[in-house]
Order: sequence, then structure tokens, then C-alpha cells
Amino acid sequence: MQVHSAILAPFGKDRLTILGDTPLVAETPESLLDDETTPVARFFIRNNGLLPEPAGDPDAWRFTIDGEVEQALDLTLAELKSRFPVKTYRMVLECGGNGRSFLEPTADGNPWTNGGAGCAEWTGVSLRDVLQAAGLKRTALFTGHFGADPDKNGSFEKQAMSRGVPIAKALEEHTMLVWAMNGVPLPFIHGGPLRLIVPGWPGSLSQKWLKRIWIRDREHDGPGMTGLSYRVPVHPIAPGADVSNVELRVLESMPVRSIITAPAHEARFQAGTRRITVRGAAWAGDDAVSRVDCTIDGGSTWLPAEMTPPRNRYDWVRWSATLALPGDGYYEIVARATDAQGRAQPFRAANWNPNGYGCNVMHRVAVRVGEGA
Ligand SMILES: Nc1nc2c(c(=O)[nH]1)N[C@H]1C(S)=C(S)[C@@H](COP(=O)(O)O)O[C@H]1N2
Ligand SMILES: [Mo]
Repeated sequence: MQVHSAILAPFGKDRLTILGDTPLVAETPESLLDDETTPVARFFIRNNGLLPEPAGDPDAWRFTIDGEVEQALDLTLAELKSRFPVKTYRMVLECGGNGRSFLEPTADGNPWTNGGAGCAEWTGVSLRDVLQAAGLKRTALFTGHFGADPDKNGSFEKQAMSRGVPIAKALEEHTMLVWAMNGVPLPFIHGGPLRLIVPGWPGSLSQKWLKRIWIRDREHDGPGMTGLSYRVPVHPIAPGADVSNVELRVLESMPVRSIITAPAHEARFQAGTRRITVRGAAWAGDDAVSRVDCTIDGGSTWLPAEMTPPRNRYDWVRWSATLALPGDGYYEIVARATDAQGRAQPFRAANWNPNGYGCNVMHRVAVRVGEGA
């Protein structure tokens, strides 16, 4: 606890759980994701390299768009703010490995539970507007994202991470260049002064400390784009199977997920408690959440939750349900979200893959009512 607070206190995030200190990676326990909008103090951190030098004057931060464009752009943050329509959307940012720790056998990578996600208000401009100002050539097929951070050895020769998206995703209105989070200047640890937000897809696409977007005539090939990175089997494989001869695809939209944010795991209630209100959040990558259901009896019976409509596309849904308990005892509350295409969360970790992406098994919280339980 002391070590944790020493590392995280400078960022005001001392209640997060550290998964790694160099690079710094920290997740948010589900019960701390109980706010409608995730406060900066509770927002997860994922770095693949070391931190860059903080910017002096944020408005003087420069970044470029080049490659397959009619006219390369070299803009300051001040120019970006004044030249394009400014918008704010509340959107989920989720690490591609969120839920990884539930896979068996263990997959390589940070052992996220469900806390590699948060939902913040992002203010900035649509990347689309800036790309239109640069003018896309017919050969513009893919983006490549570059940040100012060195890799985990401190070297600037390669990027810590440099991923990209097909141009159609880059042209969605909600794919944004952002400089503010929850109404304050984008904090340094979240990529300030300037980052990308590519909602619905793995968080690794949302480049922090953004310096350059290279428009390419082919799929980008930076660190995080090759080999097993962000790739999953096209057809399901046995857990732990060798993938060297298996056809893989790049993980794009994240799968549907719900989390129970109250009560907390292992909460205790007074004897005689017969109603418990459960609260949570749900989201579904590119898709919408169609319903959330809860059970306290291992799935024998399900109770539909009430959902608050999302503010905009890619916002999460906040939901609640009041569960009736038949008596004192031990209960496991399980929540299950379903997306608009009818795909629900699996009851156990499915779609095993070597790097453990997209594990969206249902979230389970144990509670005890009364002394004997
Ligand atoms: N420049 C840069 N951008 C980056 C990363 C990084 O290591 N360097 N990590 C990515 C990953 S894997 C995730 S999940 C998100 C996490 O964003 P956060 O730290 O603001 O929560 O940032 C992405 N953007
Ligand atoms: Mo990530």
C-alpha cells in the first residue's frame, strides 16, 4: 500500500492497483468505477514505455499529419483549437487486454481484472476534419500513430507503441484529437497536451503525447501491429493451444462488457437485509448495449436491470437493479450485458488467445448477509 501510494500519489491516483511500475500500469478496482463519469483520479493508466518530457507551453505543442495527403500539415495545439469545430463526447477508453486475468491458462501480459477501462468526457476535434484539411489521396488506406514517449529502455529509436486503423475508422466523427478530459486540460499521464481517442477499439490505438499521424497506403507496421499483437484466432482454439499455424485477425471492436460497481466484492450486509440495489456500467465496443441482467442464483433466474441511455455513441450505459433476497446467507451477484446484435457475455472466459485480448467473462461479486454466512 505504501509503495503504491508513493508511485501513484504524484498522479493523484493512489487508490488504483498497480500492475507494473516500469512501464507504469495501474487499474481501477470495479467498485471505484461507480461514478457516471470516471474522475481523472480513478482513471486507469497504461504505458508501454517510459514517460516523455512534459511539455512547457501546451498550446505550442506541435504535431504533423503526413504521408498519403495532398498537403502535409504541421500544426500547434493552439491552431488545432481555433481552426476546427470543437466538441465534447463522453466515451469509454478500454485496454485491449481488459479482463485478461480471467483466462485459463494464463495469457501473456498485464493481469487486468475489469479495471482497464474508464469513461471520460473528451474535448477536442474530429480527426476527420483535420484529415479533410490535409486532403486524403486515393491511396490513403491506413493511419500510423506516433507519440513522444521513449520505449521501455528509454530509447527513442523505436516507438513504445505505434498502431493504426483503417481509414474508415479514422473518419468516424467520434475518432478525435483531444486536449481536455472531464473539462480540465488533458493530464500529462493521460497523454497531455494532445492524444488520440479511437473509441470502441483497443485503447492502444488512442495514442498519447501525439506527435504525428502518418497516412499510409497499406496496413501500418509499427510496434503493436505485427506478430501476435492485438491479433486473435479467426476460429476458436483450445485454451493454451499453439497458434503458429492458426489464422489470426486484428482485434477491432471490443466485445460487450458489464461491471458491477456497487456493492463491492465481499461486502457485508446486516442480518435481515432483503433488498440490495446493484449498480454498474456496460459498454459494447462499436456496438450498443441492448440489455443488462443480473442473477444471484448462478443463472437460474435473471432480473433485467434498468439502464440510463448513453449520452452519445461510445458512452457507457449506467444500470441498476434491486435484487430481492430470499433470506440471509452468501450470494454471488453476476451481471451480464448483451449487445444490439444479441451477443451476451460468456459465463466463463471464452475465445482464449495467447495474448489474452477481449476477455469479457461476466463479472461476479460475492456478498454476505448476516453473521452466519
Ligand atoms: N504514446 C503512447 N500512447 C499510448 C500508450 C503508450 O504506451 N504510449 N499506451 C496505449 C494503451 S495500450 C492504452 S490501453 C491507452 C491507455 O490510456 P491511459 O493511460 O490514458 O488510460 O493508451 C494507449 N496510448
Ligand atoms: Mo492497452
